[in-house]
Amino acid sequence: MILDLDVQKVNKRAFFSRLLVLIVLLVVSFSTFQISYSAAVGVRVEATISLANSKKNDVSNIAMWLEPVGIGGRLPKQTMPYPTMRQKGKKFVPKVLLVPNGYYVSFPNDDPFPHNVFSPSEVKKFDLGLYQAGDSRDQLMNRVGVVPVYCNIHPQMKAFIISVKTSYYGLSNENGKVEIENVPNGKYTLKVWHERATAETLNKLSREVTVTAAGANLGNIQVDEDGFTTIQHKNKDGKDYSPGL
Ligand SMILES: [Cu+2]
Repeated sequence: MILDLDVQKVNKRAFFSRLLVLIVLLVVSFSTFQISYSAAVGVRVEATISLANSKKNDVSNIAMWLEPVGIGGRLPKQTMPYPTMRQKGKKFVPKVLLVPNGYYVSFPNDDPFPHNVFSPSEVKKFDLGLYQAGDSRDQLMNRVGVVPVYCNIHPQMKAFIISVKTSYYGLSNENGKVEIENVPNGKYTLKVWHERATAETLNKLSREVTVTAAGANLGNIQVDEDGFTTIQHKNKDGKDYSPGL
């Protein structure tokens, strides 16, 4: 009987020591998982935009994005709410909106009067029609490129939607600083867009960049406005806007 109790004690001890080993293993594997998970989430890529030959000294709203080179260009499925471009105070807010290609964009009218949102763009032509205060309409952006957005009533209303083949993108703030968060390690094609730069200038700024676990500071990116001219856009019928609006 005494012997039996001793055997039970030994078994109990063996059981608890095994349990302890199991707990230690679980803790170690969980922390390793956390480390590898944070590596997969990615790092911050930053740059500072400056302008050359600029008529307006405004370095904000300049877009920068990173297209993965080779495989890995799969875009995450869109979830609600949709990215939004509002009509507020006879302006589109924000003025520049980047979205992964294949996403819907919402255009709520926050003004107490109607607007007619449209684009004559070859990239993505659309017309949401005239709609009232408090209403909203959605538009699918399923062609890659820069789509100017206008209102058929107010000629001063102008904005841009940039539909990109990536989910790694950012816009410059008033100091010209751009930050793109959670970029996984790898090679990317850097693309830059500015409202007052020619397509040729912007093409020259495109280059391959490598993002490592240490993050990536792309330094100063200078955008030259030389050669760019502004042309007043037409209304949705391709005609000049009526004066006095
Ligand atoms: Cu309007």
